[in-house]
Amino acid sequence: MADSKRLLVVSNRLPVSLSHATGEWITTRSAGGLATAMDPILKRTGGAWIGWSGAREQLPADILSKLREEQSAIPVRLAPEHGLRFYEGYANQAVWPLFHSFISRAKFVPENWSSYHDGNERFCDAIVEQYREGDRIWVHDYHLMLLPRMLRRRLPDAAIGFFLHIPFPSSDIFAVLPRGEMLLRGLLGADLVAFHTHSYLQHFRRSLRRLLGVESTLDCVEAAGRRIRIEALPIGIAPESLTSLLETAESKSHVDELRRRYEGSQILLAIDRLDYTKGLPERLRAFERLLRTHPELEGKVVLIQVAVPSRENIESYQELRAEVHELVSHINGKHGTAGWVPVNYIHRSLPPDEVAALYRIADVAWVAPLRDGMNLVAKEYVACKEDGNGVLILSTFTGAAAEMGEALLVNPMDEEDSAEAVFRAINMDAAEKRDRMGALRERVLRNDVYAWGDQFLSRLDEASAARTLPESTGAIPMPAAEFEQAFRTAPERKCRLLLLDYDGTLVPIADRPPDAVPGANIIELLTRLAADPRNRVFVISGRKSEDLERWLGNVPHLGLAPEHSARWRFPGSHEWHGHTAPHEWKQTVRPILQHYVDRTPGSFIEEKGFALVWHYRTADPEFGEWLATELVSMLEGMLADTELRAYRGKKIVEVKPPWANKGAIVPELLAAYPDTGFLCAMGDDRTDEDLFAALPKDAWSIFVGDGVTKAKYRLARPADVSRVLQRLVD
Ligand code: GDG
Repeated sequence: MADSKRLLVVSNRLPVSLSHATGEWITTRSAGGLATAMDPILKRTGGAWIGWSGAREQLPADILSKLREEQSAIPVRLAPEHGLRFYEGYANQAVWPLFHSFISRAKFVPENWSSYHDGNERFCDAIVEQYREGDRIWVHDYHLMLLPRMLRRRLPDAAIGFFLHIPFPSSDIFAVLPRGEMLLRGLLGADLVAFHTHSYLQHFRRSLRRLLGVESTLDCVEAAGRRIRIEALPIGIAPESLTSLLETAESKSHVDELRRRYEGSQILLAIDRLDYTKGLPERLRAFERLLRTHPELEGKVVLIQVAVPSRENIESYQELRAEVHELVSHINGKHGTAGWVPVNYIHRSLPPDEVAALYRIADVAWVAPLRDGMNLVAKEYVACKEDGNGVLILSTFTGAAAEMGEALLVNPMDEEDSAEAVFRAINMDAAEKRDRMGALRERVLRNDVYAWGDQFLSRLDEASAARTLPESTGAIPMPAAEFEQAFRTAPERKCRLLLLDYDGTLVPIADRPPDAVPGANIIELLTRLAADPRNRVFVISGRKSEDLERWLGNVPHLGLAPEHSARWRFPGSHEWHGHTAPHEWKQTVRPILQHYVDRTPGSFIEEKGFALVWHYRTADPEFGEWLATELVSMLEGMLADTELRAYRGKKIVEVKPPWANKGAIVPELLAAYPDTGFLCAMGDDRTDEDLFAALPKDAWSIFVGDGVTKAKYRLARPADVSRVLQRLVD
């Protein structure tokens, strides 16, 4: 890893707690997992940590410089009306529940969205202020998903990485989140976007396809003319920072004392923030069932539940606290005896050495979230069990479960399953415990948080170096003034040839092909363009002749080339040139396409003179893409001996002869107009690439939309095409 580059770590909160209780500001470095991971890296690379201080009031200048000098910490100033809402609003009441698949807990309030947006902008300002050329920027987590794009606009060359610490939900759930598309676009501003697991990565890819129509491969997305790397990089822990806490004499005597206190009991340990994702009520109910179904365990087992208070201003967290407290009293009241309290409930944050001591003495760690990005408690427990004498019970709905198969995996919603897993854990023989724990320890110690940090940064270096798409596939934004100048200054005696695609170029794509009727403005624009005696204007489209004739046949002096220019007519003439259509093959291919229509609600077949097309624009996107791949590979085999081929376009599969392609008309037109002094072609689809490829070198080739193209220039959407053409006729 190149350590010469500085690192700017960006997270919603700074790893420093500030208190002003005694009238004097006190700053304390937090010992959280992220700080433990980032601190050694920051020490090596230099740089700063940028985040919200949590303070409501403006920090005095001497504290700001103390933070900067002693902690390399730069507080972000959030507007007072946005501060708390930035943290507790959209991020924690919409994104957090939804990303953990708790749809019914998600609350969307428009004002919260503006605080989220504003918060991200304030972070952007703070980073731009600190940024020096060559720095790497590492943005953490769901509070800051708009930030990569904001940064990319202001620092186009910066290396920007993003890591999501929570799950990425399935695309069905993601689609429910208001402004979800903006979050996706926000993330695509980064060079590297990483998640804990492959499954989150796949969910992200599906949402990109479904909501933005952006395709991706296993590790890469090409969007907005850049290449973005996507990765699964599971976070680890810093094992020695925990185990070293157990080495002091004080800690050893604390461990001994705990052992004495719980002598004769099996200790089950649960440590969580008091959050509805962590499954506290479900675990307590499963524990109750265990006590009910195994009365012989009376006095022989104890559950230590540490519940760290969290987000206490949010109503659903207050309700959860009440529910948990009630369950604990119920269990202790019903099952406890004078000498035995079944649930030992601790509702506060413990000092780190006490947490480590609990890990050391626990016979079983019971990690039971209903959904969790990773869950570090599972890994920390394993790190503290040097003697192998412990069992990890782990919810399958944690990211950790993907790497910790030797744990007893449970579905925390299934009380019976969980209670039985606990019974099995406390009765497991020593050899099995050692085997399982040994395998877990080996992995947790090897894939530590330092390895995670190094990997992220080296991937970021690679990704930012490979960000630029090769020139032949990346078009630059269309220089409108230069284009207009070239059009106007074309030699007086020469003609100007304009080749325009229809759908997605002159008019926006419609869900149903018959709906893409041209508006009056387009008709007028084409009429004025074609009326200039120096212009030769052709609409070159995959549409059948009838469509183009019906919509554009009355525009005087407009050339038409339907069916990917398998046929064409010159401006001012009604005579068709080109091929005649063979039909026989359609009888064989149609039943195959029909089979796909039957399997795919919302899809249909379009018949053209030279082609049959399967359209699946309104079908479920995921299913549609999957079937399209299957259909093309099947047709490839079937059509191998014929002159037909299967092609994929935007939400279509088209079967046609290869000579029906838009590039084929270019030599015909150049022969018909040898005095061409200006040539431009515009299109948005894969079929337009044939046209671009056939153009002479000095032609203007213009691609409309995102994605890879052979064209030299790019416009964003059909409205921009109208604007550019309008300037030519004004
Ligand atoms: C997010 C994701 C992902 C707990 N109680 C005390 C205490 N802790 C420490 C634990 C552990 C940490 O807090 C909790 O980490 P988790 O991973 O369980 O959960 P989140 O806070 O929700 O973190 C999560 C993580 O990011 C990293 O990417 O794993 O899925 O939700 O380190 O030891 N520490 C102290 N006293 C306590 O009482 N000192």
